[in-house]
Amino acid sequence: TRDQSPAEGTYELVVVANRLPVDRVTDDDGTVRWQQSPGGLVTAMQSVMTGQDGAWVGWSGDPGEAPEPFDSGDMHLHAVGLTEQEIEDHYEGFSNETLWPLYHDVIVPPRFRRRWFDGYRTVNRRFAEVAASLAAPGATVWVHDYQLQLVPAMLRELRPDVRIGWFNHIPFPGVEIFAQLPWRKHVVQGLLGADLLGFQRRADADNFLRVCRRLLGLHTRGGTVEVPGPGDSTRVVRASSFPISIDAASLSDLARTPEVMERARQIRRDLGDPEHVLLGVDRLDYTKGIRHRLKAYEELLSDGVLAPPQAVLVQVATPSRERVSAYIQLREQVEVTVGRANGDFGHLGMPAIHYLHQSYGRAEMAAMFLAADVMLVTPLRDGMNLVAKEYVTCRHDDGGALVLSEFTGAAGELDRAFICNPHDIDGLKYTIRHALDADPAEKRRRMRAMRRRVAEYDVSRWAGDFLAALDAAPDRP
Ligand code: GDG
Repeated sequence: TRDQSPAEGTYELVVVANRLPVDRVTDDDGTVRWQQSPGGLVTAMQSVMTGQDGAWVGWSGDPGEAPEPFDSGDMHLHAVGLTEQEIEDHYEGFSNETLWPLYHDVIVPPRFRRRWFDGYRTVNRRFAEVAASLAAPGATVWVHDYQLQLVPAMLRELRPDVRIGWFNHIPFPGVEIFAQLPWRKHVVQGLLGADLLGFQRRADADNFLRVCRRLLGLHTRGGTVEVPGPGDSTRVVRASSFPISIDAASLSDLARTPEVMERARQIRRDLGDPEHVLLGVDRLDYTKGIRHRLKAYEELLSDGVLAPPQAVLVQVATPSRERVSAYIQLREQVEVTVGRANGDFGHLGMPAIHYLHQSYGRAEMAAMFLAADVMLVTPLRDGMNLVAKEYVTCRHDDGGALVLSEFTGAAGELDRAFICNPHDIDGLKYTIRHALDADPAEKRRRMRAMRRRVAEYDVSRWAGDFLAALDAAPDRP
């Protein structure tokens, strides 16, 4: 197998991400096959990997030994195996109970456990070793996200010849918050193994640069960090922003199909042809502001401003991280609130809130977006938020209105949305009413402007910009 292969591989572009771009599915007759995962990263990478000699390193999603490497389309897929214990320590523990809350403004308290960090380091090393064995001399390696922050330095040690980029899909916190992390220096030194560090917003890159100055005493200049090397040498690492996007053309095409458009009408009929359909679509995660949104909606119901059957809220909450305690708690809180609102304000056959703890196919999501008069995207903190970009992209009719939290990366680009602060419940209620009542011509203008932005800066531009900057690093492209 490739694990015994020489220290160098043959792939010119190696993507390293927590998950492989495919999921293992078992058919009714028991046969096991791999199916492309729905995520946006997969689509983004496909556009840059087509015709390239590319490999992807990631975990399969199941515990135990990794399946043999295999080819899929234009990509060589190399799975990394994780034991049950490593999943607990590296993934559920350090990634999702330490880093995730820490990087999202400590909305819930992060938990610091030494065993988790040991697991994180072990797993990061395994990813780095596999990437090192696959990369051709002088290849480009693109590492993704907070689960793999030690990989850049580990990889540089093994393979000083390769060009290393890292992209953070989530926010990077301010130095006062980041400083809580007992392993803060390990993490920063891990990242500084890269040539280019990509962030969603300029503010995230600036937070990282400030961390380098304040916690490591490093010198920074114009978006770069000077890292002392052996002797008198210095390496320069660039930190820049690259707001991620979606495959706008293909989603827009999907939303224009007669099937999806008919399905959108059917959804409105199924909801009882209300005057106002409001929609939320999120992973069931405490960063998404679902509780704040429900609180505002419940108050609009109790104030008598909105009432079923004229108004309904549909909340899709996709199951997520179901073994992590903060997520179990959040689910209980959300379900109590929905139950109370329906008990107090619903009628027979007319709930106030349609709550769906399920996931749906792409076409069904597009139909829901098309059916919604107001889309509620109210995170307390979110790196970007692709749902906001997907909603406006589906609105080829220029209909609908987007209520968008100022604490999302998306708000930087979609500034024609109805911007809200989800912590301010009165303000959120006001913004929802404003989005419902605003002049239709004004709403269309806003929607058109937002659609244009996403159509122009789509995910292949994002990936292309990142790779061009990596190619040019440490200089600007
Ligand atoms: C992280 C960062 C950043 C959700 N439910 C279903 C479904 N989805 C899709 C959405 C969207 C994606 O999942 C979620 O992306 P988000 O950006 O909204 O949020 P995170 O999962 O937290 O993603 C985030 C992102 O990485 C990319 O860098 O924007 O800030 O937190 O595409 O549509 N898709 C389908 N069925 C569902 O039930 N098909």
